[in-house]
Order: sequence, then C-alpha cells, then structure tokens
Amino acid sequence: MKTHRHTFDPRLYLILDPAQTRGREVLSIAEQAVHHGATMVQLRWKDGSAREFAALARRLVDMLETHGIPLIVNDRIDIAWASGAHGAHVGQGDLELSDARAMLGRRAILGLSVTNIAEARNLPDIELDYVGLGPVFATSTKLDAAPPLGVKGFSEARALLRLPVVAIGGITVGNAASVVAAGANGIAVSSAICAADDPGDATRRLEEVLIASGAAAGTRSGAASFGEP
Ligand code: TZP
Ligand code: MG
Repeated sequence: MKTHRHTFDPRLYLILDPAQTRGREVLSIAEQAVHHGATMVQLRWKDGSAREFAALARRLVDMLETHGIPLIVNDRIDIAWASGAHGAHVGQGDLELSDARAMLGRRAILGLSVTNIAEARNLPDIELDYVGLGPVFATSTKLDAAPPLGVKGFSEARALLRLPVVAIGGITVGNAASVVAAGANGIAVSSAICAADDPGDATRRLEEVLIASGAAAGTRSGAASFGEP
C-alpha cells in the first residue's frame, strides 16, 4: 500500500466489472469513465483468476494514479495488497473489516457493503472509510444481491450511518437524483457505465445529474473529498 493516507471523492464511483463490459477492454472503459467524471474506481471481478485479477488491478493503479483517482479492490484483500491498490471493499460475508484493516494498514481506504437497516445499526466498531448501501433498485449485476431497499429504505438506513455513503444497485441517469436527495454522498454504478454503448458519455450524463442535484461541484477535488491528505 502507499505511504500516505488517501483522500477519496465518492461522488461518481465506477464499479468496474469485466462481466459487464460486453467484451470490451476493461482498462479502456475505466479510462473513458475517468475522462468524463468518474471520481473513484472499484475493480470487481468475480471469476478472474487471482493472477489475472492482480495484473489488471496493477494496470488500473498505474493508469488511475495519473489522474489522482484511487483504485479499490472488491473482496480480495490479498489482491488489493499485491497490486498496490489504494483500498478494498468488502461485503458482509467477506473477511472481517478488522482483518482487512490489519492487513492493508491504516492508510488504506476501506469500504463495506450494507444491505439493510439491521446491518446499518450494527456497523463494526473499526475504522471504516465509507459504506456502499444497497441495492437501492433491482440489479442483475450482482447475482446474490439482497432485496432492493427502495429510496425510502435507503434513506432510513442512511440516516443511521455517520460516514460517507454511496448508493449502489440499479443506479441510472433516471434515478440518481433521487438517491442524492435521500442522503447519498455519491453513486456507485456498474452496468450503466460498463455496459453503455458509450461509457464516457454515460459517465458524463451521470455527472450532470450529480451536479444538478448538488452532489457534485464539477470538480474532482472539491468539498466532497474525505480522508486526510
Ligand atoms: N452490490 C450491490 S448492488 C451491486 C453490487 C456490486 C451491483 C451494482 O451494479 P449495477 O449494474 O450498477 O446495478
Ligand atoms: Mg464481496
């Protein structure tokens, strides 16, 4: 991991999933998204081998660092460490956050998935940087997704959380404003960018919604950044 604490801006969080890119080059999708407003990227690869996953993560770290954007690795703490990624995102069934923190160090960005009110109430008492709350809407990207919270359920669970929250699950240009109004600090989006005909344009349109709804100031290093420099 790097030697300084990473700041992060959760407003437009690309969940980069090779299963969603319709066979197109994953690095290129990430580049297009970053050029058009993505503020953070997570690599989520359920069926990549460990070696392929780490190699792709390393290439992404190199590319994203030229833009000052962090790479977060989904599920795999070993791959986050091996690739020099800026952090990891774990689900309720993955390694304990305390173990992830012990392995990655205090400077890593650590995120946790929260899928319901009970999980929101029982957040583990360790240093956690952000929560991915959802699915808010139905999604076919995550096969074992929990039932959708809906905007009302999202808003109720969000109110229990005292740290940055990104809304995830079925987020599109059509519904992004509703989750921001319900308290999201950002949106985490997979298929609406990865599977779009034009991933750059799809990102730009999401950014426009965020700007219009007050979540984004049109800058990638504005007041929505969290963490110590
Ligand atoms: N976790 C909860 S929903 C989801 C994940 C990884 C899938 C998000 O993908 P999409 O395509 O934006 O619904
Ligand atoms: Mg997981």
